[in-house]
Amino acid sequence: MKLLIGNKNYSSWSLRPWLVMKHFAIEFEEELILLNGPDWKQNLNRRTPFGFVPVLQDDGLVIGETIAIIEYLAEKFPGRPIWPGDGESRAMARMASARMHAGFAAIRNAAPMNLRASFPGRVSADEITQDISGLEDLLGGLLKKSRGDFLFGEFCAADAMFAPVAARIKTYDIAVSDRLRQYFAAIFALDAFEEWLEAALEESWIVQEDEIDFIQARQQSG
Ligand SMILES: N[C@@H](CCC(=O)N[C@@H](CS)C(=O)NCC(=O)O)C(=O)O
Repeated sequence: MKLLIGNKNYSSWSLRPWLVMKHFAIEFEEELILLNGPDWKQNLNRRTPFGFVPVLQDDGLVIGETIAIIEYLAEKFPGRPIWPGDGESRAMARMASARMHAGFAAIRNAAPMNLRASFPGRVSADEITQDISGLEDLLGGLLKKSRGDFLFGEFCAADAMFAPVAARIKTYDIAVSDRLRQYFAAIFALDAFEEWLEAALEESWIVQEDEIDFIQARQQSG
């Protein structure tokens, strides 16, 4: 089984299934496909079904789209608690994951994942206030009921879906409640997250389109 991923410093979607696979001790090879450099997009188009990472390759099967990859893993490894064990929590975990997949566009656009960077105060609170209050409602509500450090007690796929949000909040030092801050700290403390971060910090590639200076200059120019 092989997971194609993007640059670890920047590729928020790649981080999600990678965390699931590492945390649940699923053996896999990984291959990093650069999101920068000459012809990076043509190369990505050539190697992936839709021109995006992550992609999971397994025994001739090629699966794009993060949620589809995670669902495939959950079916292939039913003994690993990738989703919560009880049906109600599982439904809520899938709901939160789908919400992350389809929503929170303002924070995704204004505050790209950039693990090595620290830009406190660079993202205007006005721009992301609705997303932050949506996150407080969704995650805060689940955490209040949780019997552990994660959304549904132990770490599951829904937490992997929100890991890049934790990273964005840290890079841009965005104000959130103590409850969310503690939750994000639990994500950062995962061995799997630490392993990803260590590798990300060794990278030196720059993806211009994911750098805050570039994004804000583009916004200002039009
Ligand atoms: N809907 C896709 C999104 C994947 C995605 O946007 N991946 C980014 C890297 S984090 C990418 O491949 N970008 C290439 C591009 O923008 O052309 C998923 O859920 O996997």
